[in-house]
Amino acid sequence: MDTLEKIIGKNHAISMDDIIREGNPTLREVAEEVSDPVDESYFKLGEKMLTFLKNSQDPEIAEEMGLRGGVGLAAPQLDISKRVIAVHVPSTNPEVTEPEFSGVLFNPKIIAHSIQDACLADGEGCLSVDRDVPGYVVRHARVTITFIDSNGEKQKVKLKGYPAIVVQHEIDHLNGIMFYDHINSEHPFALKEGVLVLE
Ligand code: N9Y
Ligand code: NI
Repeated sequence: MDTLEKIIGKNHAISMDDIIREGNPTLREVAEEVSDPVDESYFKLGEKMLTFLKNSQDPEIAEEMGLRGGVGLAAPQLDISKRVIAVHVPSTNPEVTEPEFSGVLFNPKIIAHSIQDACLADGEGCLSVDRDVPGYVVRHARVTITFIDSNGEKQKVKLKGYPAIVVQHEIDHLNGIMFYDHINSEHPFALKEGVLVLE
């Protein structure tokens, strides 16, 4: 069966088995834009992707389904070469239940970014990469993005901190770029001055 049809099927929940791994050529393709207005099938896909992220962050469900916890997912990771991403970044404050940033983004585009760069102190991983690749992944500290939201509405949003990093990791997937492409292979932990290191 077609991958999209399978994934959006009524009783299907995305699991690690649906996620393709490095070496699969789809991860190196430039994904195609979705049409505007967005087809119902891609709205369904986006919903399934966001549910996967929420499931993966719920310790009981993650254990039960054998999921690796994730904060982002891009359609190409499901072997669907379309410009659809889901992001679910929980609040760093345990008293706050609302996520810091959550949603499905169609045709996301960085229209402006800070001169300042930032990286995660612990480096990055990827659900499509089953190994540790140590090193700083330097990205823009702040980005302004446009996208179509899950209501089909055009949005323009400014992001900083962790959500900005996650969205850039996901948009990279839409362009065939892996996080380790950004790591300096000679000096994985070398940083230019002024780069924000996010703890
Ligand atoms: C899923 C990645 C996306 C993030 C990696 C760095 C920035 C975006 C992902 C591998 C295992 C860990 C996991 C992760 C997490 C973090 C904070 C709180 C809860 C999408 N991916 N991870 N990478 N989990 N969970 O490959 O989420 O960071 O393209
Ligand atoms: Ni990834």
